[in-house]
Amino acid sequence: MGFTTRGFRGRPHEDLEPGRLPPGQYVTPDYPVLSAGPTPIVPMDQWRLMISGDVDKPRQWTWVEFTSLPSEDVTVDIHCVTKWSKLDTRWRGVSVDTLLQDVRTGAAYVIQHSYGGYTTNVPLEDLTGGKAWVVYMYEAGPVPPEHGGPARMLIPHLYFWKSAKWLRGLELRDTDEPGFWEIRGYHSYGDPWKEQRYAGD
Ligand SMILES: Nc1nc2c(c(=O)[nH]1)N[C@H]1C(S)=C(S)[C@@H](COP(=O)(O)O)O[C@H]1N2
Ligand SMILES: [Mo]
Repeated sequence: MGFTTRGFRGRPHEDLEPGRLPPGQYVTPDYPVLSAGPTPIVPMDQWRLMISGDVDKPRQWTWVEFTSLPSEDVTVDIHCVTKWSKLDTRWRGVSVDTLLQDVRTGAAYVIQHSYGGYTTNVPLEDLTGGKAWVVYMYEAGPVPPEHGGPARMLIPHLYFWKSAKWLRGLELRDTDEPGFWEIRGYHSYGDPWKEQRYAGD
């Protein structure tokens, strides 16, 4: 008999309702940090969230303005392309629908830009319709800096590399353009349910 502690590897799979976990994923109780570079430090009086590109006019919010917008609490599962999934993560943030409320655009794609230079591309329709939030609270406190605070994107229905940490702005475009990981061979869309990990999947 082995000394395997029940729960040590996270919630056992038999406790999961069928269809909860995308193919090839395992559940982790941890919250791994995956960053392609150092955690950027942004003085809060200089922090801005911007909307730019193919829009009627650019928008920007200061930290106080951004955190005064109507916010929502969401509890979602997140799925990393390196195969860990974390269940029932709790966040608070501003729906992208709210940010785009009176933005007029013909754009079909969005490039998320991070402080520090990371980018990732998504179709605009994957950010709208209650599917994505710019979050600033994680569990009971602020989003920790290593996990993307002060504010990060949360797009739970795509692999987590599609959720930019340290979000600085959304660039709306009529054409698609690969971001940091997409240039390096990751899939351009990244649907975990279809295992779209790498280009060609
Ligand atoms: N700005 C930025 N955002 C990023 C990354 C990054 O390196 N820089 N890594 C991505 C990847 S690959 C994943 S899996 C998640 C990891 O988020 P976490 O570190 O909070 O787990 O953030 C994504 N967003
Ligand atoms: Mo990732």
